[in-house]
Amino acid sequence: MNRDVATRPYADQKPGTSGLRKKVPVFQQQNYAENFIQSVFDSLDGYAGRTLVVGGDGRYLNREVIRTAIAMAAANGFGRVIVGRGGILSTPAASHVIRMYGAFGGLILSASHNPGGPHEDFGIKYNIGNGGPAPEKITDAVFARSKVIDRYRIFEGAAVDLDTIGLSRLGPMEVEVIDPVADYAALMETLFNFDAIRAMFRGGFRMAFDAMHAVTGPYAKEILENRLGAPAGTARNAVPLPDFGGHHPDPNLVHAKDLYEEMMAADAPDFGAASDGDGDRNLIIGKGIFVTPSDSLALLAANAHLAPGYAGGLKGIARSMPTSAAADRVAQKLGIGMYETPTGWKFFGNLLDAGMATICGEESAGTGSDHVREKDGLWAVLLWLNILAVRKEPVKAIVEKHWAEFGRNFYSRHDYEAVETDAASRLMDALREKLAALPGTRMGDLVVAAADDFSYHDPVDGSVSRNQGIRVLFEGGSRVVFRLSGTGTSGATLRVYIERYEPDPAKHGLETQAALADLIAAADAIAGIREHTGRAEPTVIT
Ligand code: VG1
Ligand code: CO
Repeated sequence: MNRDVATRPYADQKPGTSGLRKKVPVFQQQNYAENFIQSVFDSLDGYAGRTLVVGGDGRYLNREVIRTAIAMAAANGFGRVIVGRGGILSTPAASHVIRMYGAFGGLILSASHNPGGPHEDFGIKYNIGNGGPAPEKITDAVFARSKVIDRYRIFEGAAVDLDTIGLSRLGPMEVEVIDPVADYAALMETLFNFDAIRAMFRGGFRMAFDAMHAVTGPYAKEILENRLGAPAGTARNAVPLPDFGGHHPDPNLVHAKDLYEEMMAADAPDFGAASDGDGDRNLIIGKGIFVTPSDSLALLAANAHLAPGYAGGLKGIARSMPTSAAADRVAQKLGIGMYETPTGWKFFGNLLDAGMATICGEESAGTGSDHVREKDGLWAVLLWLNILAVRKEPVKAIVEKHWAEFGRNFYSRHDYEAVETDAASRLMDALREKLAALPGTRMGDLVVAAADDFSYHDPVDGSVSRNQGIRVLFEGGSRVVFRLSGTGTSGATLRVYIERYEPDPAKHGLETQAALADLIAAADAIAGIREHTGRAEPTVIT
């Protein structure tokens, strides 16, 4: 039976870079998840009788909110819900399922790389029919609706069995429980040369994949071990846990340190990789070399034609503004378009839909292509494997040759986490005020060439997104970028992105932080990081 439940708005349900993210106890407040889900439905038109895809990364609260979402979809008039068995769907798999089944949209429950558990993070994101995150037009409407909501609608009756594949009904609505892995694995087989990768594993190629107790475990087991013949144990920490085993499921050098150290040892495997909580990020480490996400984007773009799915070449490349310009040089050589978007995958959707870009990437360990509308961790890993299987060279040699040809973009991100919110806004405000005066300023050998607050004009729908990060560009192509995170759940996180272009191969062996030292000092001098935040050091360096 459908029931209308009276409710009162919460003031803080503003979707950030990637949906609504809050601590679990915030989500456990009465009607909190219900309000947000109803605000999403109230902001959409024309879904009566259509299909909604629902799935999440298995973190704490996943099942409860999945049940709520399904019961609310039934009461709001959706015709069918497709849900991954056990409530599981990686973010890229959910994107694929939305596209493949022609769904109206989907709800993805995740807080991505943020930790999970009773006191950690949870999140809800709405994706549209192209499989990608809702554009700002919709997320703004959802936020506006959440501020005035006074009722939500839910079906009350029998509970759905989430653990048995097949069709059932919830009142007037059909519920289809699907295998969360099968459709996604089949898609990967169409893009990559599985025979060549299988032969490489048969020849003794060794790989370590860390699923970080998160959602990619079952996907990696099926694809790497069952379908590609990698030895059992290649995928480790492969059982998703509600609290990710107490770790941050964030595939970076801090939270995947064990993998990094293993890959730097003398007897390291040939290839190391990891993915995050919801399976959309990737970490790539070769024997003796970490590949920065910005370099990985450039390398994948330069070599994509070696995989069957991209043999016809790329239409264009897109990267988020803070991502290094390494990929720009590849686009230039290939003679294809290069697009610079604000942070967040939602900005790639239009370019992909319009056939302007084939491969996209972000410095935050996100890479993907037009096969879905989300970044895709395992996709990046498989494209790397395909390239390695064809080129038959170690990762290190491939990266160093790339630098020799294109030059090296030294790159690092410094995060100052859980900074007091007001202090962070004051820092950004002060920075904005001095932007116009910066050009021409000399700091040691560095001279500021230009400074602005990044605005994006979407070439497809003409929409404009302002205040997307402050860029200070120096003569010679170096730069520092400052922005506040839109995914954090405690205080503010200041991200400082630092990049230096080095054409001279004799200098490509420098240690990254050393190569960037003068820019790091300049960033502090320009933004007054210590002075505003009281922090002498970043919390995380990637
Ligand atoms: C971060 C990253 C951004 C990414 C976003 C979502 O956002 O910087 O590149 O798209 O997370 O990724 P922010 O606003 O905190 O900098 V995920 O894997 O959390 O969906
Ligand atoms: Co993620």
